[in-house]
Amino acid sequence: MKAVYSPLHARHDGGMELHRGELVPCFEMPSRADYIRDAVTAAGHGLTAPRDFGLAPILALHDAGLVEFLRSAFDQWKAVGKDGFMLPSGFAARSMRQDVIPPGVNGKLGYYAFDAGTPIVEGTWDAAYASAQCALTAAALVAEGERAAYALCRPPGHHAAKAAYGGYCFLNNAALAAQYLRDQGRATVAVLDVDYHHGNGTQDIFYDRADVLTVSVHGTPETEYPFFRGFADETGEGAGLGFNRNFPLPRGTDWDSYRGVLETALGVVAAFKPDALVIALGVDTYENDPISAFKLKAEHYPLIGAAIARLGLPTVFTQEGGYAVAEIGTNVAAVLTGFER
Ligand code: Q9C
Ligand code: ZN
Repeated sequence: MKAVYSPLHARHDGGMELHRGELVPCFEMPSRADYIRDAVTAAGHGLTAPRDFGLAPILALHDAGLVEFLRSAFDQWKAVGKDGFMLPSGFAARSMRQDVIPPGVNGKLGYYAFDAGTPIVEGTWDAAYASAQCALTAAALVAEGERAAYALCRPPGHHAAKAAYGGYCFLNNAALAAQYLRDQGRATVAVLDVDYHHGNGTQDIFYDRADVLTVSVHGTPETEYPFFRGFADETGEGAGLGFNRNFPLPRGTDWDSYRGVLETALGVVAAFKPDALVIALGVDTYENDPISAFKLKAEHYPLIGAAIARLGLPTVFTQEGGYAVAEIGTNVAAVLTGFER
């Protein structure tokens, strides 16, 4: 399948994240995309550049204030004499007002971010915009008749909510792909998220809608990021009630435990009978991932691809997490190869 890639991802670089009480270099680093690009190319998936769909599809799903902040954040940072990378230092938690948008840049950081692990650097907007265009282009390829397409999205997207960013994510690439397919006449679309972390942003965007089913299999938020979403009792609201499903799993989950839950999640997707499928593809389920705690091995990634392929649906893959950098490329390529086999 075609792999949509933009070198602009590399402009999002140089940040530090607050990780377990320490400032450390970001796990979400540019070399991730280089390893994936090289491995998917070696596996025979031809690279293609993204088209430019503009801001309209982004503004259709994300709050205009969030988008304007992401676009201008680093300029605001420079205007108060700062450089380097931006992290928030105060959040609108319980007891704080939710209805005040702070006028200053530090206040806005706390208003729009939901963690201190997602730095903004000078090139973050350019990279996030290009990443979104990669997802939209992959969706267009599938809408135009390809059986499947892979968007090599960096930065990732599945944690980005309507009006909040975090979890290394700024714009929700998987949601943009799903909405694009809807806009091109696919009446129903399913998003299946197999990243180690709950796809809270995608859930948020489609939570009150029955036309886009969201399903996520992930490390339990009882112990895993993002901690405050991803529980099994989050099933949608309003018209969307019953159209969100979460499958939280404990730390240490291995393939023998994972495979059955993946089949259950795929069964939920199949029962929805969607016209198209988006896979939010994280490979941070890998046993050597530095920030995750599942025990999947390299040999299991082709099996995940093959299981997804058995749904027989037009499928867009968006790249999400995966931080075992040296192995990320081969694990991603293995999913795509398993899908096509
Ligand atoms: N260190 C994805 O896999 N890190 N995001 C913990 C700060 C957040 C992972 C908080 C992990 C986010 C796309
Ligand atoms: Zn993840």
